[in-house]
Amino acid sequence: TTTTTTTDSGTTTDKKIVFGFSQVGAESGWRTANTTSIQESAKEAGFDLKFSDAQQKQENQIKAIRSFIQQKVDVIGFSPVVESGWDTVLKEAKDAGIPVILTDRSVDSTDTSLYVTFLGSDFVLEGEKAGEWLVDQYKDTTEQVNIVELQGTTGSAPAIDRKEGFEKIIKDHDNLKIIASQTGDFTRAKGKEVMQAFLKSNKDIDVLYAHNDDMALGAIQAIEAAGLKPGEDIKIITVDGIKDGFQAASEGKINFIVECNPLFGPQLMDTIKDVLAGKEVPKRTVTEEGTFTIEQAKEALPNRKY
Ligand code: GYE
Repeated sequence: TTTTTTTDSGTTTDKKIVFGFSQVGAESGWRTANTTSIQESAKEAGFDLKFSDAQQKQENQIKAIRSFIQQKVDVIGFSPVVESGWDTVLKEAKDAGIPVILTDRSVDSTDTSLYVTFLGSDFVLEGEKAGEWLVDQYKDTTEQVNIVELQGTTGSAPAIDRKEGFEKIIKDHDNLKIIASQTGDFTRAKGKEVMQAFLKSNKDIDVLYAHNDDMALGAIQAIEAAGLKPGEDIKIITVDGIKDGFQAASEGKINFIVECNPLFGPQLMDTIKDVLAGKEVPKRTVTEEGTFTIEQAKEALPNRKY
């Protein structure tokens, strides 16, 4: 896709749409799949993609956005690592007349005119789905169920919302108790480390709720090293649905996966075309997602795309 511009001399040239995208990092399998989806579909759409990896640091994203503004890109996209602290740089983009599209994670800016649209999942709903499965699993018991929680990156929309949705569902069930909750920063290494600490200080863990597959996969190593059986001695609920998560579920090590879809690249490119063509786009587009039990994971595994 190209935009037609008229040069000073009056001749008309076709120029590629320049799209500056600031990605969170490469912290998880979900993120890698998301990056590939965005890169491939930008290529497909014929855009000139300027891709920047922030390594999970907000300051790097702010720098990248400022550099996109300086380069006068046509459109800026970014997946904000944390929710807060974006107003200033978003205002700079707005003043420069460059539309901003949020993908995957949201910001908490009260001035929603600072971005054109937000394309991504409903993380609260994902947390609710995780909670509902748990409530159903333990519906016949009044005994205390000890839950440990591995949170995503502190201050990020998915960590805040997945916690909130889960708590909302379990709060009316007095026996379902979160006995420990800490961030594992969405990575395998941290998930393993924090789970080790949980196992050390808590004798009786019944359930692990991990905000993504990668942290759960790290935690599974810690659980096995402690001589316990993941999926049996400790039931595991995760979010994302990457291939490795599905593999673990089909081996019975993860009991329930709430899907979060990273493959919105094509939808993002369509949105950009619409925005630049001056079309009205919805302020919020939610991606569609399902859930998977062990049996369903076994069936779906061969066809998983990420
Ligand atoms: O769940 C996690 C990743 O923002 C939805 O970020 C995304 C989350 C995803 O690191 O694996």
